[in-house]
Amino acid sequence: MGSGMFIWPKRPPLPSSFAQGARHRDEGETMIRLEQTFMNFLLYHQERHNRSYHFLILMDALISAAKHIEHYYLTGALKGNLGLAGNVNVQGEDVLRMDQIAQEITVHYLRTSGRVIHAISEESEKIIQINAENGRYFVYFDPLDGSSNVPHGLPVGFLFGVAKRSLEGPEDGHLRAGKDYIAAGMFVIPTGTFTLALKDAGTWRFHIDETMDFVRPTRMILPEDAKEWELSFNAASRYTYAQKVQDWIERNQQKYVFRYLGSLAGDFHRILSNGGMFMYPAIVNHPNPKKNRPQGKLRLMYEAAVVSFMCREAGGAAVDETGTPILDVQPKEPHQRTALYVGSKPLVDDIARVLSG
Ligand code: AFP
Repeated sequence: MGSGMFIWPKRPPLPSSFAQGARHRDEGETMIRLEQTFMNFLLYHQERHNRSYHFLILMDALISAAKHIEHYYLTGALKGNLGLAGNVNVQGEDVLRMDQIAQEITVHYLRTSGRVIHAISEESEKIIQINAENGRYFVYFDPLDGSSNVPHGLPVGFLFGVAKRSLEGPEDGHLRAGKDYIAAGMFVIPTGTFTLALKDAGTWRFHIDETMDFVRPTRMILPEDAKEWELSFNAASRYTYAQKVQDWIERNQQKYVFRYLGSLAGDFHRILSNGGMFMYPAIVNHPNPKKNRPQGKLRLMYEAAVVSFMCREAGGAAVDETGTPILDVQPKEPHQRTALYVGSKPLVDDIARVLSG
């Protein structure tokens, strides 16, 4: 597959009105609002950074997958797809029919893109070998995160992180730490919102329009003003956290609104807009010691590192139970778990001091 370097044709600069969504009157005097599409946004980004078209093809595949997953989720209740599939996944959890559908759809589009070396998925124990010879990217994804919301048709997430093959030397396919990702994103399904972070180029939110196109790129910067900040964690588990974490919550809970959806994508979506912190601490004081999770619950490569990458590009931070930046944690195995504290930097720095203390 050639360098893929594309001689970008000299294109006129974007009409300024495009960014704000141009209003046009057609003959019938109807006001038409035209928004910048995601693909146009990404084309300009790739051109600005003189990058190849390969990433566009990968993103097109991920967007096609998300749209189909959203369709099957929206029609799931009527088609009876919101129930159990009858088997158990690598995490030891009951697999939902929708988990299988989302997995099949995503792997199909990653294969047809021809751009993926291998993929790691919450729904597949083994690494999914795709195009080791000519692929350019590694994709780490959770095709349907927040399964406890599925039977109710409530928000779930499609989370993904992308890393690139090494251009320096032979590619050994080693697992990438979050800091080596080139992009990370999430679709909050079925809300039609898509958020993508690009390395050193920010975190951008898009909304689906009447033509099922993602449009209106909106830069996401975590608000500095703490008055809107929220805290998000599973309150039912708070007394199973480390005492120093419980004490931190006790000291801070009065200051912020509390919100918890039970799907990382949904909860982090709010944090990106309002600021604050989402946390899923290690469980170390559970009355039933078998239920302790000293290593945390969330998965490092396709949950924690994904939202941490997006948070960093939006001006925030993220750490694990030792106060170590999540993006610096080198994964030892594909489904490695971690505790997660992610959100507005002052809050994450504050709890990181407690955790590393
Ligand atoms: P499931 O996909 O197994 O429901 O887990 C969802 C999740 O990974 C993440 O989306 C939530 O933030 C967290 O786990 C919810 O966990 P609790 O149900 O223990 O609060």
